[in-house]
Amino acid sequence: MSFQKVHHEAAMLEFPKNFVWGTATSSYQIEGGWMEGGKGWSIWDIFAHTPGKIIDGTTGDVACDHYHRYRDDVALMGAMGLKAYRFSIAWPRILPTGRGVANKDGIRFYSDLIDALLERGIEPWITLYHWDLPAALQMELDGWLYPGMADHFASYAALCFEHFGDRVKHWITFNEPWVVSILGHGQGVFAPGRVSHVEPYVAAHNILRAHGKAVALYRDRFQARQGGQIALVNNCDWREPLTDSPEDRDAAERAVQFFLGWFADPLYRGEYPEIMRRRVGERLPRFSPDDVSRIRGSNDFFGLNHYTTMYASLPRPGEDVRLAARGNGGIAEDQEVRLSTDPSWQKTTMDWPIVPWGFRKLLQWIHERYDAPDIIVTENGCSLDDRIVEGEVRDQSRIDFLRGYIQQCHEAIRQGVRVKGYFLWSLMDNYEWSSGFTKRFGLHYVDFPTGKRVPKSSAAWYSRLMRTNTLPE
Ligand code: PNW
Repeated sequence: MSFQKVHHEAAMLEFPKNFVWGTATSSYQIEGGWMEGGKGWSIWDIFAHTPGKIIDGTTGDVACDHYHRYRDDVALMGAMGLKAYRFSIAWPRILPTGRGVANKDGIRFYSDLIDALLERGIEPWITLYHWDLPAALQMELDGWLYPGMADHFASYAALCFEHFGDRVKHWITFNEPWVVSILGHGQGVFAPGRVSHVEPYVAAHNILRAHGKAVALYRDRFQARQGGQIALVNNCDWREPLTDSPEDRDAAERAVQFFLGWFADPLYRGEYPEIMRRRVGERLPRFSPDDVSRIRGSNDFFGLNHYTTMYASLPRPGEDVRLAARGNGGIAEDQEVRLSTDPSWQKTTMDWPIVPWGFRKLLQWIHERYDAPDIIVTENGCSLDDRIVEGEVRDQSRIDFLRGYIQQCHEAIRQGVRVKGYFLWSLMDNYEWSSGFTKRFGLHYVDFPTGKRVPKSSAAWYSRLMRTNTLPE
């Protein structure tokens, strides 16, 4: 199998100079301090406190207690030799009700965090929206279903540019609008918990519009002076045709367009994919010319979160595809795609198949469809059944996972794909949304009862990779 050959030859691979190596986290998943420092409630505070929504019944009230331990956490990052750290700002810490006057304590918390990072030579990469919407905006306005949200988001973003933009040179407007739309407004498994076949397209549309407004504002008022970059981050799995038949190839292509093209086509081409317009029909909103002028060309880099791969095929006649595409599939009826896995693939504890070559194929797909943009891998990683044994966490399987995926990233670069950075999800174990604390994605083990951090074997491995810029054996 040719994959094995790539796998073998890829040992000891050097990365391009100035390649950005980092780790990523998000506010709700690590901070805790949910009612401190004047913070308002977010839709995740409410969702997590709703009985039945989180598999282990936990909340992010305390999470990793990063709100109180951020200095220690920055020290951990320094010890690893981290070059860059991607984290998110909790909008309700800055604006408790989503609008109005900035909350000084919230500003101070992030300002101090940014300073602590810079003191250690770690570049902050900030996500403005990683799903913790101020609850007031959901209750009063229906959140992302309301078109006027675009202006509220832009005002919030402006506050962040004003207060932090002197020191922050990489901004991410939104993390994974696909997840907000499908899991939050389609399946209802994430906040705000809506279940609909219409709302995902509306929420997605307003998020893209909000991104456009925030970028336009950044470019008008801040970018020249502050000299930063701004982009949106999308998540996408790879879809490999199950067979060589034209039907299955079309199904796989359609699946990627419904997953990633949905958001990336407007950013790079100014409209939704043709296949989506045709299949979704009237439920797919249309952009106004003003929206298009702001959204098209608004991504300074292509932010990509990638975790897994599945086979795609045309459903068999009469087959109900709804179940086949649950979870990572999007709205199956709209796509007419059947998803499946190979029983030989190993899986993470999220049940996500480990298929490193799918990563390379997705990177190539992006390179071709969007005219060779600079790509930053803003998340990649795995959850495993990590345990402390005699004070150590030996996560050889995570090292194997990372080696496989990072090798494929290197191979894509060798073939001309412009990958400029890689952020590992995550710095430490944290609150995995509706999975609560049952999934461990971290380079550092977190003992949640005490909050103690223990570096896993993978932390030393990744640290060496960052220091040498070379993939170790
Ligand atoms: C991403 N899916 O979430 C998020 O950016 C992180 O906050 C999260 O912890 C990480 O990946 C691991 O889950 C996703 O169902 C959640 O396809 C769900 C999906 C994808 C990404």
